[in-house]
Formats: sequence, structure tokens, C-alpha cells
Amino acid sequence: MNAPTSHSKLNAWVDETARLCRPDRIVWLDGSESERKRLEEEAVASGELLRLNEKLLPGCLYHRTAANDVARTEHLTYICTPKKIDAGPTNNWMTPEEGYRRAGEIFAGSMRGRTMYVIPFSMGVVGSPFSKIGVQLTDSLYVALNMRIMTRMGRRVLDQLGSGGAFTKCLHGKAELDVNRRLILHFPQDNTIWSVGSGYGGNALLGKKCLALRIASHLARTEGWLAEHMLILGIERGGRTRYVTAAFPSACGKTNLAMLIPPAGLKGKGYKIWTVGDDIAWLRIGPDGQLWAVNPENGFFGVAPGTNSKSNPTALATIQRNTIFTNVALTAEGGVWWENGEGPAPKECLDWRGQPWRPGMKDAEGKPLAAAHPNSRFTAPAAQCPSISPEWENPQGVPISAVIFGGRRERVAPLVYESFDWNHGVYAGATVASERTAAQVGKLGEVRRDPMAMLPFCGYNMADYFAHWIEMGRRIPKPPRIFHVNWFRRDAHGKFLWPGFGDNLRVVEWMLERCDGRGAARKTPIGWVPAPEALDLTGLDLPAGALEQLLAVDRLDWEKEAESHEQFFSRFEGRIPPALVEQLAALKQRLRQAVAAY
Ligand code: GTP
Ligand code: SPV
Ligand code: MN
Repeated sequence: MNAPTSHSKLNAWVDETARLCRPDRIVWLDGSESERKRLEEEAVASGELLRLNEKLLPGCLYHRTAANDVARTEHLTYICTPKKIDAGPTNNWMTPEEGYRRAGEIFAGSMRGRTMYVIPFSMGVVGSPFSKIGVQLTDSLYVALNMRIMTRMGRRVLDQLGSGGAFTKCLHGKAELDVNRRLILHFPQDNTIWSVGSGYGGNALLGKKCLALRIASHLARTEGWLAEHMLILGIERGGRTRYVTAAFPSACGKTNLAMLIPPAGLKGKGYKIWTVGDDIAWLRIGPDGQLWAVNPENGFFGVAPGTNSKSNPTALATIQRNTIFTNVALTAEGGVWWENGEGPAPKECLDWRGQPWRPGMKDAEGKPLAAAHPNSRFTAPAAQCPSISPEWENPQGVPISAVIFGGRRERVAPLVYESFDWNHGVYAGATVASERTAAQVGKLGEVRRDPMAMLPFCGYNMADYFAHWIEMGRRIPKPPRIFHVNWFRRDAHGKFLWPGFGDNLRVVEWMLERCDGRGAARKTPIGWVPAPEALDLTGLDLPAGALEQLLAVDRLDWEKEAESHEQFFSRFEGRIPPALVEQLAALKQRLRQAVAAY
């Protein structure tokens, strides 16, 4: 098909890529409804996607990925810069030359017999000065259909680009879907992403983690803003809506917090919750001196397991139509199911691998066999979310009252604490630790440092990223307050101490009170912790002693924690900004004083 644009650089790049990958056909996507129908029919005809029961789930599709391609592969994800120091110790690194050569060998001829789709897309509403345009070339119809949901794409983006607009070159190919021939490469200097050998999630939907976080974090540093792995949530009460952002590592509760339903006990207070975004926030300093946030995405790529009408009714309502389900279980009537989903397990179904499955089945090691992959997901249009904020497409974004960092910790981190000031809050973010989840390949449960939930997503040296956060604090006249939360603390029997989900509003409520200069708090060496009576626990029956355990700051634990912060900082070989080195010293000092106080 002839290129529908006069953008000569874009046309030249598409031609050059076609010469490398050798697709049989090139199809430019315009984003129209008729095109969606056509692509879906093609995908169904080839078996790449299945149509689900039109009565149960109208407009919904089902897909299984290759069994070795079920989550982001961080060990195959690289930042390609001339110098290693620019990628830093937490990123995999290779030179741009090596990256283009190694991936180029895999891409070469890999689209023979296939179609290459050209997908112009915008992260952020089309035409906003804060949005960024990318063009993804891909030989995956499944990826193309996902990009239609997750981004604003098609003709209107080409129009916006005109004949010379800047865009991120996003090349994606499935190649053999072989984990040994898989690379996810970022070339910040060239504003380019090359991803080959995977067809799933953050590896393949290049607007998401690759552009909106890794490339965008690099751009944000030079342009003076922040690109973060954060949800954006509006909390309305008494005619006033305030907004918070929260950064939690993958599969640690962003989608759930962004869509929370106020608990029955707080009903009398008349809260209304608005979802602005569930995964990524771009933050800028507004003319009024506050920090403003936009959600650059157009849909939700959410974790399926655990989603049910009790835990997240908002998400469940969102995914009843026009949704793509990946790696969940398929029921006989053409519906979907997953562990901790809606209703009991089906008596019989096909599991995420396409194998017959019955409840109680065990794997070779005798462990329960899951019907849905733990990282199975839904892709759904954000506009379908019943709690979607009326401001979600406001090109200026929403003003942020509080920034929340958090991780999944069985012990040590209390339910919530407030930082003493911006720099201390940056320290709390920079030292976030979390137990590994199924969202990335690796050992489950292992505690690792995941600063600002950006460990896998920061496109440059993380020490410089910390310095950028410190610098932003100096530049924001009215900075948000910074908090740290942990919904995942457990008791001696391994049971969660905090009910989580909707009840998390009780904690957010305290934060907003703090923003208003109210909300009783106790000063501890790590920050301000709620006074026990300061959280509204109406209607919540916490076991005796649970609240004390949840809010406990154990000095010995935290001395070890501070040691571990120091070890983590030492990996950056003197590059950690002095403001954070001072914060570490101050934390240790406060912990010593706490001993003296006994
Ligand atoms: P990504 O999309 O990977 O970035 O993840 P996310 O941060 O949006 O995670 P999500 O909200 O999908 O939650 C992941 C898992 O954590 C699900 O299994 C949830 O059921 C569980 N979860 C979410 N919130 C809570 C909570 O407050 N308490 C507990 N115990 N579990 C939670
Ligand atoms: C995450 O892993 O943080 C996700 C899913 O949100 S993915 O798009 O695969 O990165
Ligand atoms: Mn995420």
C-alpha cells in the first residue's frame, strides 16, 4: 500500500525496515472501526485470536501467547548508549552498534510471509503539547489490536505528525518467539526502540514501558518533567476533588487502587473515586506551581487473576466488552476464568496453554496447576471504566496533592508513613523494596530494591534519575507531600494484616488530612506514622493488636534496612546525589537517637 503521508523521514524509515525484515505486505493502520473489524476477522480466521461468546462478552477476543513468552524479560532488556555509565548499574547495557547488529541479525528476513503493520500512535491526547508520538512497525496482528486499545492511533496521529514532526521509531517483530533470540533494546540518543522475539505485554506493546517510561524518562530528564510508573486517582468529597499518584512495582496494586470502591464503613462521608490512570503518569510543573499529571495511555493492560466483583468490581465492569484476554482460562461456553475470579472454578475448561483443566489438578511437582497464567491480563479501553475521571483526557492533566510510593513487604515497612519533606520523600522512593511478582521472569518472592517502582523502566543511570527528582523538588513551588505505603504486611501466621483494596481509602484519607495540616501523627525515625486513632476504621474489624503491628517501626529491622540502603547506593559508585547521601546519614542518626531514648 502506498504510504498515506508526506513525512519523508517516516517513509524512508518504513522502507529501510522493510528492506531489513522483508515483509510480504505493508499495511498502514488508520484507526477506523471498519479496520478494527477487518483486523479482528483476519486474526480469528488465522486462529491467532478467538472470538469469545458474543452474548457473555460482546466484542471480546481471546489469545494465548507462546508458553515461553508470558511476562516481561528484564534480563533481555537493554539500554543502548555509547557509554555504560549512562545506562547505570541497574540496567543491562550494550553499545548502539552492538544492539543494532545483534537485533538486526534476528530481524533480517524475519517478516517473510507476514504483513508489517505501520501504527502511528500518540501517548497522551492527540495534539497536546505534552503528548509524544511514536510509530510502531510490527508483524503481530495481536500486538496491533492491543495498540488500538492502549494508545490513540491511526490517521489523526499521522495528521498531527505532518510532514516533519518528531516521533519515536518503534520496531517490533515476533521473529521465532524464541527466548534465545529475544532482545528489547532502547536507543535513547536515536529516539528508537527495537524489540524482537516476544509477542507479549511490555516487551511488545512498545508505547507502554519502552516509550512511555524508558524513552520518556530520558526525554523528561532533559526537558524537566517526570515519567513514572504511577497510577493517578481522584478522591472527591464535599464537592472537592483531589488527586494523588502512586508508584507500586508491577503486580503490587496500582490498577486496584486506581479503581477502588470506598468501604461500607466510610459510606456516610460520601466519597466518590475517579480513575485517571492505572500504570503510567507523566508529571509537569504547572503555571500555578503545582505538579500536574497526565495518563499517557488509552486503556488498561491489567492483571486478571484476583480480579472479581468483590476485589475490583470497577475493573470487572470495564472488561465486559471490547476487551482482549490473554493467557486466561477458556470455558466451554466461550467465557473466561482465572484464579480468584468471578464465581467458582469451572468444572472443566481449557487452561492458558490450551490443555484440558479441572479444579484440583497438580503439576509434576504436586503443586496446584493454575488454569490462568499468574501474569494473564486483560486489555480494555479506559473509556469503558465506570469510574473514569471526567478529567482523564484533560491535556493539562490534574493537580497532584500527594505522591505515594509503596512495595510488597511481608515485614519491616509499616502500613503508611509520611516523609519529613521532599528530599526525604525522594529517599523513601529511592529505597523502595518489594517482593518479586509474576509480572517479570525470575524468582517469586525475592526482595529486591525497586526505586520508585522504576527499576525495570528507568532509561538512564538511576543515580542521575534520583538527582533529577531532587532537582524537580527545588523547582516545584507547591510540591505534593510524599508518602510510603505497604498493603502487604503479614502476621506471624503469614496472613495479611491489612484488608487492602477498598479499605486502602482509609489510609489515603489520612494522607489528604495531612495535606490539609490535620491528621494526627507520631514522629518515628523513618517518618510520620498515623496516631492509632487517626485512621478512620469505622466498620472494620481488625484483630486485636493488628493495628499496632501494622504501624510498628522496629528499630533493629530499620537498622538492617538502612544498611541495605547503603549497600544499594554503593552500587552507583559515588554517583548518588549528595542530598540522598545526607538522607541516609540522617536516618541512621535518627535510629541511633531512638536507642538513646529507651
Ligand atoms: P502492573 O499492571 O503489573 O503494573 O500491576 P499493578 O500494580 O496495577 O497491580 P494490580 O492492581 O493488578 O494488583 C496485582 C495483584 O495484587 C492482584 O492479584 C491483586 O489482587 C493484588 N492486590 C492489589 N491490591 C491489593 C491490596 O490492597 N492488598 C492485597 N493483599 N492484595 C492486593
Ligand atoms: C508491568 O509489568 O508493570 C505491567 C505489565 O504493567 S507490562 O505491560 O507487561 O509491562
Ligand atoms: Mn506496570
